[in-house]
Amino acid sequence: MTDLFQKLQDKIKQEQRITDADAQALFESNDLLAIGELAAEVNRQKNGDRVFFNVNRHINYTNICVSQCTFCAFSKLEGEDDGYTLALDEIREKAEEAVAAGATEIHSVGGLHPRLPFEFYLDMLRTIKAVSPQLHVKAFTAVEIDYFSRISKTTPLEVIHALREAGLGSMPGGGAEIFAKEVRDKICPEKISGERWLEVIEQVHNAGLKSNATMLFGHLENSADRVDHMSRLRQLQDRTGGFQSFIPLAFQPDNTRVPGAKGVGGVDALKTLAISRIYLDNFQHVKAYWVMLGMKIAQTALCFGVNDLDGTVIEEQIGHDAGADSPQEISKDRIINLIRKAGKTPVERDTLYNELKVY
Ligand code: V47
Ligand code: SF4
Repeated sequence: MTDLFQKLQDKIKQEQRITDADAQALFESNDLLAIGELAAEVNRQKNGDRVFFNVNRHINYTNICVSQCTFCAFSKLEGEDDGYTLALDEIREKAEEAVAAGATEIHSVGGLHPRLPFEFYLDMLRTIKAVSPQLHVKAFTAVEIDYFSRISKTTPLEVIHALREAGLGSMPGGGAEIFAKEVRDKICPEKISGERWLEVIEQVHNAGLKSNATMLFGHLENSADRVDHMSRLRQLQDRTGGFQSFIPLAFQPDNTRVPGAKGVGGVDALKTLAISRIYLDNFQHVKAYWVMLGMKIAQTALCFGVNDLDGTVIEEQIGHDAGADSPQEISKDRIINLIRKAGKTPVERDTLYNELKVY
């Protein structure tokens, strides 16, 4: 065993934090299995052999967006073919379908629409909650919160309070992309800065709402940018404790405009998931989002430190518009089977990680 892995094994045994330089050294190592074993050990200490999933449904309320991120194949400009905005009745129907399918969560994000008033988003939350008050609505990213505060001429904190009042339960982790300015300026020049994303999420956490955190990888960033991204998340988590899970999102290149980006292979995906598990000692959960990873890598990730497979999803657009070859939805039985076949114990959870049923 090399010095690096011996040193890190010792740190992990003593539940010590690894440094940015350690994480960088792991990215530079080609010993995927040794990295995976370290991550699996960290995850065993934190979560045993339990793997979480939930029964959820995505609702992307509009794909019309004023911000034209070059990695995004989902967004359309107003007036373009294929642009859509769901009516409240359509949102209600989708929420009803979700409840009929046993969903406990609606995951809802959308583009930054140039004309929808802030009231629309409040009505959307009220409409979903009217279908079933028990349904947890995990919606909007820090990017949307910042945008709503601009269109409603209020502060992010006022926006957060109004959304919560209307039924918002927690927030997903999107919009983080990669914080490093040089890369961010190339892949999403019009989006809020990494610093602003972190500032808004800090307010979300301080207001008592949980969120997730994502990292979009496999485009123009290098491993130092990935470490920098995780480092800023780890520091914020030290202050708030408001992050539930970390979700590395593997870039899907089809129909996008990121020159030279080819997407992510299996080795890089597993390595990145594993290193995040080792590095983010203050995150309880690392999620393999099967939509972007594909079913086989998502399942394999369960042996590389991952303890969450997200959910049934039902209707995914962001990854599939960019060429993701995963299915549109997976059944609860299939998730349970995938987890069991990885030698783990499937646990259905709600959005806030309360255990609903052990299978
Ligand atoms: O913010 C956009 C990403 C995100 C592409 O918190 C792309 O539980 C890959 O955040 N290739 C939205 N990724 C999805 C998201 C998410 C998904 C599942 C669970 C949770 C959670 C959050 O999708 C965007 C952006 O980073 N994205 N385009 C693409 N071509
Ligand atoms: Fe708009 Fe979000 Fe797509 Fe960027 S990633 S173009 S903000 S929908």
